Amino acid sequence: MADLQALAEAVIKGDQKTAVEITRAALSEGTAAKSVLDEGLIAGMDVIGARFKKNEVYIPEVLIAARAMKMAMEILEPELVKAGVKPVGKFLIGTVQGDLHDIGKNLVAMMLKGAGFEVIDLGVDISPDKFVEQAKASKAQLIGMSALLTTTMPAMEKTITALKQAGISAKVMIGGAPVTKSYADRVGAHGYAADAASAVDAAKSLVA
Ligand code: B1M
Repeated sequence: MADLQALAEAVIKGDQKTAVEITRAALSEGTAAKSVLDEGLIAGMDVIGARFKKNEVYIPEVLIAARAMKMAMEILEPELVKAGVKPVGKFLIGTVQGDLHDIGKNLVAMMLKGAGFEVIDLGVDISPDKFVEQAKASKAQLIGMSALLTTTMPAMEKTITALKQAGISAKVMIGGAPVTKSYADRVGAHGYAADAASAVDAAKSLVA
């Protein structure tokens, strides 16, 4: 039987080659795609998320682990689709209008993928209208916004207002270095997270 614990370890170490090999072997032995995902890939990313939160690992380690997971996911995804495995939730994410910073937003997106969310990444400099249009088109349950500049934070409030005016019921989560929990509460966001690992916890609680 394929060793899913070893698969989790390969993700934790960022060992792409081993992660891909074990994923292939597990599927060819008939291990359910969902078990490979939950007990191997997500289990590994959960460990990385917990270590990142405790400052035991840093951004490079998270990026390397996410890369290993991504490579294995390319093999696993068609099998998950065949098996009808549903993602934990659909998460639309983007950096707000006027803001080009995307390193943190990408990290959040990777961690969410690692936790089993389907992530639609709109990129940077996303206008309120674009968020509304894409929220309608994707029917995502969660909408995430990132801002790194104090001058672009007001775009979060504008986007939340636009989403409300368009009658979109998706939950909104915001984050980024200058953003605080009290700011999130003030502008009417449903969720806030200070870092990528906490973003996964917040997203899970918003779809629960
Ligand atoms: Co810019 N920049 N930058 N910059 N930049 C900052 C943010 C700044 C603090 C630097 C400084 O002055 N000390 C400052 C902002 C000051 C302020 O407004 N408070 C600043 C400035 C002023 C600018 C320009 C205006 C500079 C200029 O041109 N005069 C300009 C603006 C361009 C624009 O956006 N329109 C600019 C440009 C750039 C670069 C293009 C050169 C580059 C961005 C490249 C890129 O992203 N592709 C850049 C960078 C790299 C930075 C710094 C150095 C690093 C930011 C970063 O990536 N951090 C930054 C200074 C610093 O932080 N030391 C700075 C790492 C990243 C992992 O952290 O993004 O905070 P972060 O994400 C975290 C959390 O915040 C959270 O999780 C992440 C992971 O833990 N999080 C979320 C983020 N999004 C979330 C969403 C969530 C939940 C959590 O839910 C949806």
